Amino acid sequence: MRRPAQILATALLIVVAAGCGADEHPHAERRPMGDVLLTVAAIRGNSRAAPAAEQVRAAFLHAWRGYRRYAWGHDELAPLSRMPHDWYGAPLLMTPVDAYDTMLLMGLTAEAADAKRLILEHLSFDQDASVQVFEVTIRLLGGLLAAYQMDHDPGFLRLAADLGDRLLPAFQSPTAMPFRYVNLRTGETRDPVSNPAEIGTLMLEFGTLGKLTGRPVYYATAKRAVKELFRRRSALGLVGSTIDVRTGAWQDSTSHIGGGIDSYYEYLLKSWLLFGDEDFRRMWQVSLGPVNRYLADERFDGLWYGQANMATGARLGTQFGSLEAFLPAVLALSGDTARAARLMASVNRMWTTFGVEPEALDYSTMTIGAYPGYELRPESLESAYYLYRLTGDNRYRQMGGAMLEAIERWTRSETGFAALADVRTKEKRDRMHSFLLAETLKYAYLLFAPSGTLDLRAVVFNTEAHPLRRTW
Ligand code: DMJ
Repeated sequence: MRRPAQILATALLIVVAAGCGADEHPHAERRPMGDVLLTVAAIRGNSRAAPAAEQVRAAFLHAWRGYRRYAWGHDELAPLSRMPHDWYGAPLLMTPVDAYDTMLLMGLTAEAADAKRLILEHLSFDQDASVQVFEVTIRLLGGLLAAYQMDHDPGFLRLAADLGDRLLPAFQSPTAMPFRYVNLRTGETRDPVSNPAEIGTLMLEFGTLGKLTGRPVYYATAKRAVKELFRRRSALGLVGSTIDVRTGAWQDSTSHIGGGIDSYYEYLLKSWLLFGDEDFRRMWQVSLGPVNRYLADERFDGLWYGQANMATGARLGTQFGSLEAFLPAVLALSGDTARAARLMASVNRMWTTFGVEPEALDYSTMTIGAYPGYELRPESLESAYYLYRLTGDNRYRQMGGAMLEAIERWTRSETGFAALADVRTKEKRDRMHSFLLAETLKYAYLLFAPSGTLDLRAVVFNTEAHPLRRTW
Protein backbone atom coordinates (compact mmCIF):
# COMPACT_ATOMS: atom_id res chain seq x y z
CA MET A 1 0.00 0.00 0.00
CA ARG A 2 1.37 3.42 -0.85
CA ARG A 3 1.91 5.86 1.99
CA PRO A 4 0.14 9.26 1.82
CA ALA A 5 3.45 10.99 1.16
CA GLN A 6 3.97 8.83 -1.92
CA ILE A 7 0.43 9.43 -3.12
CA LEU A 8 0.87 13.17 -2.71
CA ALA A 9 4.22 13.08 -4.48
CA THR A 10 2.69 11.20 -7.41
CA ALA A 11 -0.25 13.55 -7.63
CA LEU A 12 2.04 16.55 -7.55
CA LEU A 13 4.26 15.14 -10.25
CA ILE A 14 1.29 14.49 -12.51
CA VAL A 15 -0.09 17.95 -11.96
CA VAL A 16 3.20 19.76 -12.32
CA ALA A 17 4.18 17.78 -15.41
CA ALA A 18 0.85 18.59 -16.98
CA GLY A 19 1.32 22.27 -16.27
CA CYS A 20 -1.72 22.19 -14.03
CA GLY A 21 -4.18 22.74 -16.81
CA ALA A 22 -7.05 22.58 -14.35
CA ASP A 23 -6.36 26.15 -13.32
CA GLU A 24 -9.68 27.42 -14.58
CA HIS A 25 -12.38 24.87 -13.95
CA PRO A 26 -14.50 24.81 -17.09
CA HIS A 27 -17.74 23.95 -15.31
CA ALA A 28 -17.20 25.97 -12.19
CA GLU A 29 -20.25 28.07 -11.58
CA ARG A 30 -19.10 31.30 -9.98
CA ARG A 31 -20.96 32.80 -7.10
CA PRO A 32 -20.09 36.30 -5.97
CA MET A 33 -19.52 36.74 -2.25
CA GLY A 34 -18.90 40.43 -1.96
CA ASP A 35 -15.72 40.84 -3.95
CA VAL A 36 -14.65 37.28 -3.34
CA LEU A 37 -15.44 34.76 -6.04
CA LEU A 38 -15.81 31.29 -4.70
CA THR A 39 -16.61 28.48 -7.03
CA VAL A 40 -19.62 26.44 -6.14
CA ALA A 41 -17.38 23.44 -6.71
CA ALA A 42 -15.12 24.71 -3.96
CA ILE A 43 -18.01 25.20 -1.60
CA ARG A 44 -19.73 21.89 -2.30
CA GLY A 45 -16.79 19.57 -2.03
CA ASN A 46 -14.34 20.54 -4.70
CA SER A 47 -14.76 17.28 -6.55
CA ARG A 48 -13.07 18.46 -9.73
CA ALA A 49 -10.16 20.50 -8.42
CA ALA A 50 -6.65 19.55 -9.43
CA PRO A 51 -5.38 16.30 -7.85
CA ALA A 52 -2.70 18.12 -5.91
CA ALA A 53 -5.28 20.42 -4.34
CA GLU A 54 -7.27 17.34 -3.37
CA GLN A 55 -4.21 15.92 -1.69
CA VAL A 56 -3.67 19.11 0.27
CA ARG A 57 -7.28 18.94 1.32
CA ALA A 58 -6.72 15.37 2.51
CA ALA A 59 -3.67 16.53 4.49
CA PHE A 60 -5.78 19.26 6.08
CA LEU A 61 -8.44 16.71 7.02
CA HIS A 62 -5.80 14.48 8.56
CA ALA A 63 -4.62 17.33 10.79
CA TRP A 64 -8.14 18.44 11.62
CA ARG A 65 -9.34 14.94 12.50
CA GLY A 66 -6.38 14.56 14.86
CA TYR A 67 -7.38 17.80 16.56
CA ARG A 68 -11.04 16.79 16.55
CA ARG A 69 -10.33 13.47 18.21
CA TYR A 70 -7.69 14.35 20.77
CA ALA A 71 -7.86 18.08 21.41
CA TRP A 72 -11.45 19.17 20.75
CA GLY A 73 -12.28 22.39 22.60
CA HIS A 74 -8.61 23.23 23.21
CA ASP A 75 -6.13 25.48 21.46
CA GLU A 76 -3.94 22.93 19.72
CA LEU A 77 -3.22 19.24 19.32
CA ALA A 78 0.18 17.98 20.50
CA PRO A 79 0.52 15.51 17.61
CA LEU A 80 2.96 12.98 19.09
CA SER A 81 1.59 12.63 22.62
CA ARG A 82 -2.00 13.08 21.30
CA MET A 83 -2.71 15.51 24.08
CA PRO A 84 -4.44 18.87 23.97
CA HIS A 85 -2.29 21.95 24.41
CA ASP A 86 -3.61 25.31 25.63
CA TRP A 87 -1.63 28.53 25.44
CA TYR A 88 -3.11 30.09 28.54
CA GLY A 89 -5.21 28.90 31.47
CA ALA A 90 -8.45 28.65 29.55
CA PRO A 91 -8.66 27.52 25.92
CA LEU A 92 -9.23 30.21 23.30
CA LEU A 93 -9.87 27.74 20.44
CA MET A 94 -6.81 28.78 18.42
CA THR A 95 -6.99 25.87 16.00
CA PRO A 96 -10.73 25.98 15.16
CA VAL A 97 -10.76 29.75 14.72
CA ASP A 98 -7.58 29.67 12.66
CA ALA A 99 -8.82 26.75 10.56
CA TYR A 100 -12.40 27.86 9.91
CA ASP A 101 -11.96 29.94 6.75
CA THR A 102 -9.63 27.30 5.29
CA MET A 103 -12.47 24.81 5.66
CA LEU A 104 -14.83 27.13 3.83
CA LEU A 105 -12.33 27.57 1.01
CA MET A 106 -11.78 23.82 0.78
CA GLY A 107 -15.50 23.10 0.76
CA LEU A 108 -15.36 21.14 4.01
CA THR A 109 -18.89 22.04 4.99
CA ALA A 110 -19.51 19.44 7.69
CA GLU A 111 -16.23 20.19 9.45
CA ALA A 112 -16.87 23.92 9.14
CA ALA A 113 -20.32 23.58 10.68
CA ASP A 114 -18.85 21.59 13.54
CA ALA A 115 -16.12 24.17 14.17
CA LYS A 116 -18.60 27.04 13.92
CA ARG A 117 -20.82 25.49 16.56
CA LEU A 118 -17.88 25.06 18.90
CA ILE A 119 -16.73 28.65 18.39
CA LEU A 120 -20.11 30.34 18.70
CA GLU A 121 -21.25 28.22 21.66
CA HIS A 122 -18.05 27.95 23.66
CA LEU A 123 -15.56 30.68 22.87
CA SER A 124 -15.47 33.26 25.64
CA PHE A 125 -12.92 36.02 26.02
CA ASP A 126 -14.02 36.78 29.56
CA GLN A 127 -10.92 35.06 30.94
CA ASP A 128 -8.47 36.06 33.63
CA ALA A 129 -5.63 35.44 31.19
CA SER A 130 -2.71 37.61 30.17
CA VAL A 131 -2.52 37.10 26.41
CA GLN A 132 -0.03 38.10 23.74
CA VAL A 133 -1.73 40.92 21.85
CA PHE A 134 -0.05 40.18 18.50
CA GLU A 135 -0.77 36.45 18.43
CA VAL A 136 -4.34 36.78 19.60
CA THR A 137 -4.97 39.57 17.10
CA ILE A 138 -3.62 37.84 14.01
CA ARG A 139 -5.07 34.42 14.80
CA LEU A 140 -8.32 35.07 16.66
CA LEU A 141 -9.38 38.57 15.70
CA GLY A 142 -8.26 37.99 12.11
CA GLY A 143 -9.90 34.57 12.01
CA LEU A 144 -13.20 35.83 13.43
CA LEU A 145 -13.34 38.77 11.02
CA ALA A 146 -12.67 36.59 7.98
CA ALA A 147 -15.25 34.10 9.27
CA TYR A 148 -17.79 36.90 9.56
CA GLN A 149 -17.05 38.21 6.07
CA MET A 150 -17.34 34.77 4.50
CA ASP A 151 -20.17 33.31 6.56
CA HIS A 152 -22.11 36.46 7.56
CA ASP A 153 -23.14 35.10 10.96
CA PRO A 154 -23.20 38.12 13.29
CA GLY A 155 -21.99 35.89 16.12
CA PHE A 156 -18.49 36.05 14.64
CA LEU A 157 -18.50 39.84 14.59
CA ARG A 158 -19.84 40.00 18.16
CA LEU A 159 -16.95 37.84 19.32
CA ALA A 160 -14.48 39.93 17.34
CA ALA A 161 -15.76 43.18 18.85
CA ASP A 162 -15.66 41.74 22.35
CA LEU A 163 -12.07 40.64 21.79
CA GLY A 164 -11.13 44.00 20.27
CA ASP A 165 -12.48 45.82 23.32
CA ARG A 166 -10.51 43.59 25.66
CA LEU A 167 -7.30 44.17 23.69
CA LEU A 168 -7.61 47.97 23.51
CA PRO A 169 -6.13 48.62 27.00
CA ALA A 170 -2.82 47.26 25.67
CA PHE A 171 -2.37 50.53 23.78
CA GLN A 172 -2.46 52.59 26.97
CA SER A 173 1.24 53.29 27.13
CA PRO A 174 3.03 56.67 27.22
CA THR A 175 3.91 56.30 23.53
CA ALA A 176 0.56 54.80 22.38
CA MET A 177 2.46 51.74 21.19
CA PRO A 178 0.97 48.59 22.76
CA PHE A 179 2.38 46.49 25.56
CA ARG A 180 3.00 42.90 24.48
CA TYR A 181 0.53 41.33 26.91
CA VAL A 182 -2.87 42.32 28.26
CA ASN A 183 -5.20 40.57 30.67
CA LEU A 184 -8.46 39.89 28.86
CA ARG A 185 -10.55 40.43 31.97
CA THR A 186 -8.77 43.16 33.90
CA GLY A 187 -6.97 45.06 31.13
CA GLU A 188 -3.74 44.86 33.11
CA THR A 189 -0.71 45.14 30.82
CA ARG A 190 2.81 43.74 30.97
CA ASP A 191 5.98 43.35 28.91
CA PRO A 192 6.84 46.86 27.70
CA VAL A 193 9.82 45.80 25.59
CA SER A 194 8.21 44.97 22.29
CA ASN A 195 9.22 44.82 18.63
CA PRO A 196 8.06 46.25 15.28
CA ALA A 197 6.11 43.13 14.31
CA GLU A 198 4.09 43.03 17.51
CA ILE A 199 3.39 46.77 17.36
CA GLY A 200 2.85 47.09 13.63
CA THR A 201 0.85 43.97 12.80
CA LEU A 202 -2.49 44.94 14.29
CA MET A 203 -3.77 47.37 11.69
CA LEU A 204 -5.54 45.07 9.26
CA GLU A 205 -7.55 43.44 12.07
CA PHE A 206 -8.31 46.52 14.16
CA GLY A 207 -8.93 48.57 11.03
CA THR A 208 -11.36 46.00 9.63
CA LEU A 209 -13.09 45.73 13.00
CA GLY A 210 -13.50 49.50 13.03
CA LYS A 211 -14.99 49.53 9.55
CA LEU A 212 -17.36 46.61 10.18
CA THR A 213 -18.63 47.90 13.53
CA GLY A 214 -18.68 51.57 12.60
CA ARG A 215 -16.45 52.36 15.60
CA PRO A 216 -13.40 54.34 14.43
CA VAL A 217 -11.56 53.87 17.73
CA TYR A 218 -10.07 50.54 16.63
CA TYR A 219 -8.68 51.94 13.38
CA ALA A 220 -7.35 55.11 14.99
CA THR A 221 -5.68 53.29 17.89
CA ALA A 222 -3.83 50.76 15.76
CA LYS A 223 -2.83 53.39 13.22
CA ARG A 224 -1.41 55.71 15.86
CA ALA A 225 0.79 52.88 17.15
CA VAL A 226 2.17 52.24 13.65
CA LYS A 227 2.88 55.93 13.12
CA GLU A 228 4.67 56.18 16.47
CA LEU A 229 6.83 53.26 15.50
CA PHE A 230 7.50 54.56 12.00
CA ARG A 231 8.60 57.97 13.25
CA ARG A 232 11.23 56.30 15.44
CA ARG A 233 12.99 54.80 12.40
CA SER A 234 16.65 55.68 12.12
CA ALA A 235 18.08 58.39 9.89
CA LEU A 236 18.75 55.62 7.38
CA GLY A 237 15.08 54.63 7.48
CA LEU A 238 15.50 51.32 9.32
CA VAL A 239 13.86 49.95 12.45
CA GLY A 240 15.54 47.89 15.16
CA SER A 241 14.66 44.60 16.85
CA THR A 242 13.25 45.75 20.18
CA ILE A 243 11.80 48.97 21.56
CA ASP A 244 10.46 50.03 24.97
CA VAL A 245 6.87 51.23 24.56
CA ARG A 246 7.08 53.27 27.78
CA THR A 247 9.94 55.46 26.55
CA GLY A 248 10.09 54.86 22.81
CA ALA A 249 13.80 54.03 23.12
CA TRP A 250 15.25 51.25 21.00
CA GLN A 251 16.69 48.41 23.08
CA ASP A 252 18.29 46.48 20.25
CA SER A 253 19.35 48.31 17.10
CA THR A 254 19.75 45.24 14.92
CA SER A 255 17.68 45.66 11.78
CA HIS A 256 16.47 42.74 9.64
CA ILE A 257 13.33 41.41 7.96
CA GLY A 258 12.92 38.27 10.07
CA GLY A 259 10.79 37.34 13.07
CA GLY A 260 10.02 40.33 15.27
CA ILE A 261 10.06 42.79 12.34
CA ASP A 262 8.76 40.90 9.25
CA SER A 263 5.04 41.62 9.30
CA TYR A 264 5.53 45.31 10.21
CA TYR A 265 6.59 45.80 6.60
CA GLU A 266 3.91 43.44 5.33
CA TYR A 267 1.20 45.51 7.04
CA LEU A 268 2.45 48.88 5.78
CA LEU A 269 1.81 47.66 2.25
CA LYS A 270 -1.35 45.72 2.98
CA SER A 271 -2.94 48.48 5.07
CA TRP A 272 -2.58 50.75 2.09
CA LEU A 273 -4.12 48.10 -0.18
CA LEU A 274 -7.03 47.23 2.12
CA PHE A 275 -7.98 50.68 3.37
CA GLY A 276 -6.64 52.88 0.56
CA ASP A 277 -5.07 55.00 3.30
CA GLU A 278 -2.35 57.16 1.75
CA ASP A 279 -0.42 57.43 5.01
CA PHE A 280 0.35 53.74 4.74
CA ARG A 281 1.42 54.10 1.11
CA ARG A 282 3.90 56.75 2.16
CA MET A 283 5.21 54.71 5.11
CA TRP A 284 5.59 51.63 2.92
CA GLN A 285 7.38 53.48 0.14
CA VAL A 286 9.70 55.30 2.55
CA SER A 287 10.56 52.00 4.28
CA LEU A 288 11.15 49.70 1.33
CA GLY A 289 14.17 51.55 -0.12
CA PRO A 290 16.31 51.24 3.04
CA VAL A 291 15.36 47.58 3.40
CA ASN A 292 16.58 46.84 -0.12
CA ARG A 293 19.64 49.04 0.32
CA TYR A 294 20.98 47.96 3.71
CA LEU A 295 19.49 44.55 4.43
CA ALA A 296 19.64 42.93 0.99
CA ASP A 297 22.90 41.08 0.50
CA GLU A 298 24.29 39.87 -2.84
CA ARG A 299 27.84 39.12 -1.77
CA PHE A 300 27.19 35.40 -1.88
CA ASP A 301 25.36 33.27 -4.35
CA GLY A 302 22.00 34.90 -5.13
CA LEU A 303 19.92 37.50 -3.30
CA TRP A 304 19.49 37.27 0.47
CA TYR A 305 18.48 39.61 3.31
CA GLY A 306 20.56 39.68 6.50
CA GLN A 307 21.12 41.85 9.56
CA ALA A 308 22.50 45.40 9.75
CA ASN A 309 22.81 48.14 12.35
CA MET A 310 19.82 50.46 12.03
CA ALA A 311 21.91 53.58 12.67
CA THR A 312 24.99 52.91 10.55
CA GLY A 313 23.85 50.27 8.07
CA ALA A 314 26.89 48.17 9.01
CA ARG A 315 26.42 44.48 8.26
CA LEU A 316 25.87 42.50 11.47
CA GLY A 317 24.86 39.06 10.29
CA THR A 318 24.05 36.74 7.41
CA GLN A 319 21.09 34.81 8.83
CA PHE A 320 18.02 34.04 6.74
CA GLY A 321 15.33 31.52 7.59
CA SER A 322 11.80 30.26 7.29
CA LEU A 323 10.23 33.50 8.58
CA GLU A 324 12.19 35.69 6.15
CA ALA A 325 10.61 33.69 3.34
CA PHE A 326 7.52 35.95 3.55
CA LEU A 327 9.33 38.69 1.64
CA PRO A 328 9.00 37.36 -1.92
CA ALA A 329 5.21 37.38 -1.41
CA VAL A 330 5.20 40.98 -0.23
CA LEU A 331 7.60 42.13 -2.95
CA ALA A 332 5.47 40.43 -5.58
CA LEU A 333 2.31 41.99 -4.17
CA SER A 334 3.98 45.40 -4.30
CA GLY A 335 4.69 44.89 -8.00
CA ASP A 336 8.39 43.98 -7.85
CA THR A 337 8.09 40.45 -9.20
CA ALA A 338 11.67 40.51 -10.53
CA ARG A 339 13.23 40.96 -7.10
CA ALA A 340 10.66 38.60 -5.60
CA ALA A 341 11.65 35.92 -8.12
CA ARG A 342 15.34 36.25 -7.28
CA LEU A 343 14.67 35.97 -3.56
CA MET A 344 12.33 33.04 -4.13
CA ALA A 345 15.18 31.21 -5.84
CA SER A 346 17.14 31.58 -2.59
CA VAL A 347 14.17 30.41 -0.54
CA ASN A 348 14.00 27.36 -2.74
CA ARG A 349 17.71 26.71 -2.20
CA MET A 350 17.11 26.92 1.53
CA TRP A 351 14.55 24.11 1.19
CA THR A 352 16.47 21.92 -1.19
CA THR A 353 19.79 22.13 0.68
CA PHE A 354 18.40 20.37 3.73
CA GLY A 355 15.28 18.69 2.39
CA VAL A 356 13.23 20.92 4.68
CA GLU A 357 13.89 24.61 5.35
CA PRO A 358 15.57 25.43 8.67
CA GLU A 359 14.38 28.16 10.99
CA ALA A 360 17.74 29.86 10.46
CA LEU A 361 20.38 29.49 7.77
CA ASP A 362 23.74 31.25 7.47
CA TYR A 363 23.70 32.05 3.78
CA SER A 364 27.39 32.99 3.72
CA THR A 365 28.30 29.34 4.36
CA MET A 366 24.97 27.63 3.59
CA THR A 367 25.06 26.03 7.03
CA ILE A 368 22.37 25.83 9.69
CA GLY A 369 22.14 28.98 11.80
CA ALA A 370 20.85 29.65 15.29
CA TYR A 371 17.89 27.22 15.23
CA PRO A 372 17.86 24.02 13.17
CA GLY A 373 14.14 23.22 13.48
CA TYR A 374 11.14 23.54 11.14
CA GLU A 375 7.94 24.76 12.76
CA LEU A 376 5.55 23.85 9.90
CA ARG A 377 5.75 27.46 8.79
CA PRO A 378 3.85 28.74 5.76
CA GLU A 379 5.98 31.60 4.44
CA SER A 380 7.75 29.74 1.62
CA LEU A 381 4.50 28.26 0.32
CA GLU A 382 2.85 31.65 0.71
CA SER A 383 5.51 33.20 -1.51
CA ALA A 384 5.20 30.38 -4.04
CA TYR A 385 1.45 30.99 -4.13
CA TYR A 386 1.72 34.75 -4.64
CA LEU A 387 4.38 34.40 -7.30
CA TYR A 388 2.42 31.72 -9.12
CA ARG A 389 -0.79 33.72 -9.09
CA LEU A 390 0.88 37.01 -10.04
CA THR A 391 3.20 35.70 -12.76
CA GLY A 392 1.52 32.48 -13.94
CA ASP A 393 4.96 30.82 -13.98
CA ASN A 394 4.59 27.10 -13.36
CA ARG A 395 8.02 27.01 -11.67
CA TYR A 396 6.36 28.18 -8.47
CA ARG A 397 3.98 25.24 -8.47
CA GLN A 398 6.96 22.97 -8.85
CA MET A 399 8.72 24.60 -5.91
CA GLY A 400 5.59 24.53 -3.75
CA GLY A 401 4.90 20.92 -4.76
CA ALA A 402 8.34 19.83 -3.59
CA MET A 403 7.88 21.68 -0.30
CA LEU A 404 4.56 19.97 0.26
CA GLU A 405 6.02 16.62 -0.51
CA ALA A 406 8.74 17.22 2.10
CA ILE A 407 6.14 18.29 4.66
CA GLU A 408 4.16 15.10 4.06
CA ARG A 409 7.25 12.96 4.13
CA TRP A 410 8.96 14.30 7.20
CA THR A 411 6.35 15.88 9.46
CA ARG A 412 3.30 13.64 9.17
CA SER A 413 2.43 11.71 12.31
CA GLU A 414 -0.40 9.30 12.99
CA THR A 415 -2.67 12.04 14.25
CA GLY A 416 -1.50 15.17 12.45
CA PHE A 417 1.73 16.88 11.51
CA ALA A 418 4.61 17.57 13.89
CA ALA A 419 7.22 20.32 13.83
CA LEU A 420 10.81 19.18 13.39
CA ALA A 421 13.41 19.74 16.11
CA ASP A 422 16.21 19.52 13.55
CA VAL A 423 15.93 19.47 9.77
CA ARG A 424 19.19 17.51 9.52
CA THR A 425 17.99 14.55 11.55
CA LYS A 426 14.26 15.13 10.83
CA GLU A 427 13.57 14.44 14.50
CA LYS A 428 9.97 15.44 15.28
CA ARG A 429 8.77 17.52 18.20
CA ASP A 430 5.35 17.49 19.80
CA ARG A 431 3.85 20.66 18.33
CA MET A 432 1.28 21.34 15.63
CA HIS A 433 0.88 25.10 15.43
CA SER A 434 -2.55 26.37 14.46
CA PHE A 435 -0.99 28.23 11.53
CA LEU A 436 -0.51 24.88 9.80
CA LEU A 437 -4.28 24.85 9.26
CA ALA A 438 -4.70 28.59 8.86
CA GLU A 439 -1.80 29.24 6.53
CA THR A 440 0.52 26.46 5.41
CA LEU A 441 -2.17 24.17 4.05
CA LYS A 442 -4.34 27.06 2.86
CA TYR A 443 -1.60 28.55 0.70
CA ALA A 444 -0.66 25.08 -0.51
CA TYR A 445 -4.27 24.43 -1.46
CA LEU A 446 -4.68 27.77 -3.20
CA LEU A 447 -1.45 27.21 -5.11
CA PHE A 448 -3.03 24.20 -6.83
CA ALA A 449 -6.77 24.88 -6.67
CA PRO A 450 -8.59 26.58 -9.57
CA SER A 451 -7.89 30.32 -9.51
CA GLY A 452 -11.60 31.00 -9.02
CA THR A 453 -11.46 29.40 -5.57
CA LEU A 454 -10.30 32.74 -4.23
CA ASP A 455 -9.46 35.83 -6.24
CA LEU A 456 -6.15 37.03 -4.79
CA ARG A 457 -6.76 40.54 -6.09
CA ALA A 458 -10.10 40.82 -4.30
CA VAL A 459 -8.81 40.15 -0.80
CA VAL A 460 -5.94 41.11 1.47
CA PHE A 461 -4.62 38.25 3.57
CA ASN A 462 -3.70 39.14 7.11
CA THR A 463 -0.40 37.73 8.28
CA GLU A 464 -2.15 34.56 9.48
CA ALA A 465 -3.67 34.05 5.99
CA HIS A 466 -7.17 35.16 6.93
CA PRO A 467 -8.62 36.81 3.83
CA LEU A 468 -10.10 40.24 4.50
CA ARG A 469 -12.00 42.21 1.93
CA ARG A 470 -13.02 45.78 1.56
CA THR A 471 -16.77 46.15 1.94
CA TRP A 472 -16.72 49.79 3.03
C1 DMJ B 1 2.24 33.06 11.87
O1 DMJ B 1 1.63 33.19 13.09
C2 DMJ B 1 2.23 34.35 11.10
O2 DMJ B 1 2.46 34.10 9.74
C3 DMJ B 1 3.24 35.35 11.60
O3 DMJ B 1 3.31 36.49 10.79
C4 DMJ B 1 4.61 34.72 11.67
N1 DMJ B 1 4.60 33.48 12.39
C5 DMJ B 1 3.61 32.49 12.05
C6 DMJ B 1 3.98 31.62 10.88
O4 DMJ B 1 5.29 31.38 10.70
